[in-house]
Amino acid sequence: MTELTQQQFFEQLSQAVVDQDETLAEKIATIIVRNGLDCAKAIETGLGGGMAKVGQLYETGEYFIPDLLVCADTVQNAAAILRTGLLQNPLSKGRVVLGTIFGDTHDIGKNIVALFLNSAGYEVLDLGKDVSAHLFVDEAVKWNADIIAVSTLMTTTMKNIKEVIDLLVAENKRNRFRVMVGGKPISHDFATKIKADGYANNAVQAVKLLDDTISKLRRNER
Ligand code: B12
Repeated sequence: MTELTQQQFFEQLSQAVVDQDETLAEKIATIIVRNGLDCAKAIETGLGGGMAKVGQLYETGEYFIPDLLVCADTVQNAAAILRTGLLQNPLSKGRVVLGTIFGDTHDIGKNIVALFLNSAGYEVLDLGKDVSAHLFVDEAVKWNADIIAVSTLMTTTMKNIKEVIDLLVAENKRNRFRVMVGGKPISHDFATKIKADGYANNAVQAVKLLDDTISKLRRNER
């Protein structure tokens, strides 16, 4: 197995997610870490890519909810192993409060974003899923966060994100935090419409977005 190229490992990892083979996914993740391969890419293309294929199978009626649950477990367990191989940056670039908005329990993409931000040097307070607007705001204040990052996977819960922004405005705290949004149904237009500060459609772009935002913030603070 060690004779495979990095790309082949990622493809096998992706296939293990689709095949719901938790044991194989964990085995491949361990090999990737032990061989010093690119764990960030393994998460994004192997696990994220696998889950994207699973989504298509669900949408074409080949997979059902129980399949999705096993695939989700496969992703989370393999991600926990790959996480140990991500570079840790001891200096904090900034503090991010992250969660999935209330009404929504999807957390795979949000967890991947958390891993990427963490390995890029951000301190991340992950509030989990089904998070109320109040909890986002209260924790961001308590923790003196720079960014509030909100995820949702459902069109039906997109509107709930606006409640976080409305609450910040109502409590006169809108200028204290930058609000970033993401998740499959979210778009730039939607982000602009609800007056969020930024949007990214994957974890790599999320890091870029935060890097740009934080450097602008720091420049203005000087
Ligand atoms: C896996 C899955 C589940 C799993 C979730 C497991 C888990 N722990 O998350 C389970 C089986 C539990 C589930 C349940 C449900 N699901 Co579901 N699920 C999916 C599925 C197939 C894949 C989602 C996924 O994990 N994608 C992979 C990840 C890696 O991608 P991602 O989340 O988009 O994240 C990336 C980017 O978006 C971005 N990103 C994500 N968050 C953020 C945040 C920020 C700030 C930024 C910058 C970027 C960012 O970066 C991520 C990494 O690159 C999708 C279909 C699909 N094709 O998306 C349906 C889907 C989202 N589910 C759907 C539905 C309807 C449900 C249920 C209501 C089903 C039911 N009848 O019970 C329930 C939800 C109940 C609830 N109230 O929450 C619908 C939503 C439809 C809609 N209204 O929009 C979808 C679209 C399927 C469909 N076509 O019908 N689901």
